[in-house]
Amino acid sequence: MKKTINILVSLLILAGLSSCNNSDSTSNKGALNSNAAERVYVAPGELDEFYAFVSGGFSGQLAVYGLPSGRLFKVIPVFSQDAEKAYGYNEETKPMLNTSYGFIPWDDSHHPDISQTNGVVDGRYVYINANNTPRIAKIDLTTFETTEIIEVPNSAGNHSSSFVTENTEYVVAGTRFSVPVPQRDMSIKEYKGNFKGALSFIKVNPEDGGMEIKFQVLMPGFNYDLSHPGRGKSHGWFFFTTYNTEEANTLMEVNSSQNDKDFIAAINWKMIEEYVNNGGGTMMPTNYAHNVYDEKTHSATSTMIKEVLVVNPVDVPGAVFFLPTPKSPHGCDVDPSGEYIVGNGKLSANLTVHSFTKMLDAIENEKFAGDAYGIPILNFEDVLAGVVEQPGLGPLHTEFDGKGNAYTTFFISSEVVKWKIGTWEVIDRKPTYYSVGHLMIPGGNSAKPFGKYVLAMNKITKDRYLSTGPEVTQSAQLYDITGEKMELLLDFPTIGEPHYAAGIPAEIVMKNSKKIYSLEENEHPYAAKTDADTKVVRNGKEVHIYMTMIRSHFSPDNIEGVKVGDKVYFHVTNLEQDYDVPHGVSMIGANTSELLIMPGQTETFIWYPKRVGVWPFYCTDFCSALHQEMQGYVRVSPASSNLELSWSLGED
Ligand code: RUQ
Ligand code: CUA
Repeated sequence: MKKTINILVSLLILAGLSSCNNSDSTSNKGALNSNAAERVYVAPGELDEFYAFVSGGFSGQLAVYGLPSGRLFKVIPVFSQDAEKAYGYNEETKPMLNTSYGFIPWDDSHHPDISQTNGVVDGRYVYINANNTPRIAKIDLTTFETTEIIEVPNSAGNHSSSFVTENTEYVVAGTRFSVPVPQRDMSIKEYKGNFKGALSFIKVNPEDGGMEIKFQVLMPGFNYDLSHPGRGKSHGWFFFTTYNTEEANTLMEVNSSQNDKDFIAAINWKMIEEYVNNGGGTMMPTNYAHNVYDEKTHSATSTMIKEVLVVNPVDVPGAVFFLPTPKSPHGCDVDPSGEYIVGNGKLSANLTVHSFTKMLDAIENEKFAGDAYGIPILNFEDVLAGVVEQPGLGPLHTEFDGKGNAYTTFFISSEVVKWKIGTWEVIDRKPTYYSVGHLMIPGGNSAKPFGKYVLAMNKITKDRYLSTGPEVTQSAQLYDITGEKMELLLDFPTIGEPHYAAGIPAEIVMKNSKKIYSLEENEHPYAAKTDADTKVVRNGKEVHIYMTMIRSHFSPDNIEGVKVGDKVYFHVTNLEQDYDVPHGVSMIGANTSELLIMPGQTETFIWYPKRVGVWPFYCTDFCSALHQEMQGYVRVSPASSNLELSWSLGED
């Protein structure tokens, strides 16, 4: 057995090197049906049918595309600073990137998931995980802005995240790496039996989507790779794939591939929630950031939270079970009915599908095959619903079309395979270009998928696009899945590495989309809501400019009395109340990005005048025929100058 595993491991490695050679360019062309172009063509002025929110991987962001066109509409900054939008540069959003490690301007984002009501995507929020410095973010789909980020303590490589339950009761975040909990100075070699894997259940406020860590389940020291919620009959449960049940701490590619089966952990979160509501669990001292953006003040605040409630799973008998699953499973996907749990064993020749009903039966009859650290292990045969035999090599993720079919990606054999739930037979397979990771069907993680397209997200593209030096784009591919056979329609490049994506019919989101921020409701402490409110105020070496912008001038546009050594705050309010009229502002020598300010919004940047002179600032967004006239000057005098502050607009 060990030998087969080693062969599979080598295959995995080889695939990474050579998977691009498994199709020549002639067969690539043959993959396209002649009318494919028409089916992805969205004529000028027409709208796409779906939104696709595609994770930016190591860019830390979330990209918004239209389907079927593949057109990119916006990159929403989430975990990384973005000079284009001033996110993480302006004073208002800097607190969003605060963590217990201080200001962190980057992360690695993997799994967006859309909020749900009654098991159907409702288009209110997207949640997405930061892997590296564990965090979960909330993006508000009225503004397409990141409005909340919560850090996840006791976690490391926050990968089995961020998936929501069927009424968005919880967004769940699981650790990939197990670590000492609490962190302490200890030998790495003592990993086994001592490290813990924290699975965090973050309660969502139904009113505003706000997040709060309700409890963490401290599991054995395995790796928790992916997760999905139960739904329908399995609502109240959550499923996590594990690997490295060997608890190895070195040469993982070999040492964590020894066991014939790892587990899917089934967690009855409702039961644990009840336990916790009745006073169960232990408060543990810790330190993590909770950052919230307030749409009224246009500003974020960061609060440090000092404790978290942890639960030892053996203290809640009947709440946690292990389902043996071959071998090092990656994806953990639940079908729309909630009955089937698919474990994609990366090193397994077959796909394993567990039955929720059988799982409950086995639990009821206490048919256990033993335990791991006190957590009952069920018998593989008792919970098995079926096996898809030899579907391909290197299965990663599965999605569902809502019509009884499942679609699984195979990294090594570079393909998407369609199979039938219940009969487990393979119906179709189509190549991907190349080495596909996740795939997405709009509404795929819900009781109601919109099974018109599947989007495959590829890790390698080598010869598929014009070359761009050593760094090559990654890509997504769109397939029509309305027929018996899948049809490849379109390839398009993506931002960073597209891990997962979440899709939704456009009409659900579009109708709530905000057009402007109301100036009347602007409660930013430095807002100037009319030209009469504009002023420049000195407070020691700090100078605060209360500035407005409207087509096509700044007020004030002439400022004198600023001195070398001052710290100058530009607090700038866009007075426009029309859709699609942002203005930008930047200052020569400013050590930050421009501000791109939406109608009704106030933003701030800091400028340190370093040299005597008269220095210009200007609007950075082409806003009207007189955009080039939208400019101003700041006079900077020597530090010793006695010149009083003065400001004006339209005075000669
Ligand atoms: S992963 S390619 Cu970070 Cu979701 Cu599976
Ligand atoms: Cu305002 Cu250009």
